[in-house]
Amino acid sequence: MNIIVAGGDGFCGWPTALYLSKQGHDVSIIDNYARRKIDNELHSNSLTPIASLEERVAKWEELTGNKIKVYEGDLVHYDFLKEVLKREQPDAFVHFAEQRSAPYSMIDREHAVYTQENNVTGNLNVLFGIREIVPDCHLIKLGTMGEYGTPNIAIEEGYIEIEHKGRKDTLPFPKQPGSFYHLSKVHDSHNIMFACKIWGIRATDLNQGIVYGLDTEETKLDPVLNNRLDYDGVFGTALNRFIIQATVGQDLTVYGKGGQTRGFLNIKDTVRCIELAAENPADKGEFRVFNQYTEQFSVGDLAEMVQKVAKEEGIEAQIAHLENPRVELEEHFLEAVNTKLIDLGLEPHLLDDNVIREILNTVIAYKDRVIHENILPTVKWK
Ligand code: NAD
Ligand code: USQ
Repeated sequence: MNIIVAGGDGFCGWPTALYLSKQGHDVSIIDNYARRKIDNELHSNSLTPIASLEERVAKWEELTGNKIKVYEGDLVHYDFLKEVLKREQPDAFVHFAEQRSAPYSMIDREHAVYTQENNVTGNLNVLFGIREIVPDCHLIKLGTMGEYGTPNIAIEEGYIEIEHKGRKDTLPFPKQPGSFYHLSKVHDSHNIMFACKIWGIRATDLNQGIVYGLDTEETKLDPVLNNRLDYDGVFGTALNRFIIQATVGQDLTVYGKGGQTRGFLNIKDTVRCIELAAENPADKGEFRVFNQYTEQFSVGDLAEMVQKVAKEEGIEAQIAHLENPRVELEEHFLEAVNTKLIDLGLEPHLLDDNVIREILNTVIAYKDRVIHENILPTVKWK
């Protein structure tokens, strides 16, 4: 297949581009390097040193003979996007290219507006571009489990059958997102659903949980293929952050009571989920929703798991319950259906002590790159 990976320079997109290329697909990356620029804005960095995208794809070609094309540009610029679609005529468009940090979107008005303009306009452009240039192309869009929030009932995959005043219907599952970033994903989902209905576009919305780990078989082939790894208080995510905090001797930063429970998955499963979605496209006009996570954990439990493994590796890590900078439930019910990707053949890499140990031993090599003052959270919701 001919596949475009938008956001292919990022944490999920880069290993996905490599994996799809290894599987024999013709892969092109679109990226505007916004994420690298945000590192400069925040005076932060990836824990792992990352080569430029040109160096990355050149190394990949040298090692495998596979060429990955690069289009530097912004999805918000429709003329640019149209040119790429015309040239590539993709069968699938994998869309990772958004501002993905909840704290970043909550910094102030400018960051909330940037997040929503970038994400909602970019996604709308992709929808219009598919309609105009490649109407049969399958949109594989990264959504998030956080679109649903934490309702006190089981979360279905996209839709729920409801009986109300004696009548029944299947309706989109209610959305209760917890940040302007998560809200942007809800807006995207609504726009995609509408475009599928009116134009007959085929789309899969992957409501992904929190991704942990950094390596895939492909990124491990050479240091130039390193994946980025975020650890700071703005872009670092729960499990990866705790492991890195342990390696540099900082307390593990559990916000509030730590009963916040989320869906998680290994980066190795992210790349496979994208392949499964691409190989099994949605029907024309279908807005298909998969919940893309493999296991649920509370952040408090994850911190304890990391603490235990760190201790076995000779590192004494303390858990600090910080005042929660976010507005969210700290103790709640969470149960979400996630069978559709399993039914398509996903064999999850589950989290255990050895997986944590492997990530810990990988990141320890880079611990001198950690900018310590960036670890504590600084962005408050209120
Ligand atoms: P990332 O920030 O590492 O990568 C996103 C990439 O998209 C970056 O390289 C960035 O430069 C690029 N980009 C952003 N806006 C763009 C634009 N307008 N035009 C072109 N390129 C643009 O993020 P990630 O962690 O790889 O996340 C990828 C996607 O997966 C996001 O949509 C995110 O919401 C979703 N997701 C991520 C996680 C996670 O835990 N990382 C979990 C669930 C969902
Ligand atoms: N948390 C802590 N301590 C930390 C960091 C986070 O207790 O040091 C808590 C947060 O308060 C929250 C939970 O852990 O309750 C998750 O926070 P996170 O920063 O790991 O993840 P989140 O903000 O939800 O965002 C991440 C990605 C986003 C993706 C989302 C998937 O950045 O792109 O959409 O995970 S999900 O959470 O399923 O919506």
